[in-house]
Amino acid sequence: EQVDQTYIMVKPDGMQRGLVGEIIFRFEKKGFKLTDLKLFKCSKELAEEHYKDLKQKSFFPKLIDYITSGPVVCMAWEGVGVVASARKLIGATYPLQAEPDTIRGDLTVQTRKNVVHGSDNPENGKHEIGKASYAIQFNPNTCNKHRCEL
Ligand code: DAT
Ligand code: MG
Repeated sequence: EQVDQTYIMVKPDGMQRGLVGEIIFRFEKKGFKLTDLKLFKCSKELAEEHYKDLKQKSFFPKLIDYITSGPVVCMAWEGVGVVASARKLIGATYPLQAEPDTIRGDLTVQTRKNVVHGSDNPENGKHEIGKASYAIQFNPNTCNKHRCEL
């Protein structure tokens, strides 16, 4: 069986709400292996590259503003079938349609602020992990400021 890698990113709302541990816990419990973890403030350029397939959508500018609005937690997870399985653990894109016991189903009601990103296929998994590893390291002072503003 094929061991894959997926890129999981706790989005700014998940970080602000203190859901990082909860999210990591769910992937660990399932049995996947955490192979990299970094705190970033995503640049506009990186955000636009990450979501380039959605460039034509009306919500694209707001999506980019949101994803660059605060720190994100970038993670690489490894395991058999991890890409599809992670998508199941995360749940549907629209949180009101996400099943209970999924991350989005349990933790959010807002589509834009849907807590977490997961790669949609194994090729994208590798690509997104590579991109994140080049991203600019996040300044922890900005992170603390952001959390205090809640
Ligand atoms: P997913 O994150 O489930 O892979 P996606 O790749 O289609 O979903 O979209 C990326 C993000 O864009 C999604 O997590 C939230 C936002 N988004 C998607 N559809 C949206 C919509 N109709 N209105 C507002 N934001 C949307
Ligand atoms: Mg997607």
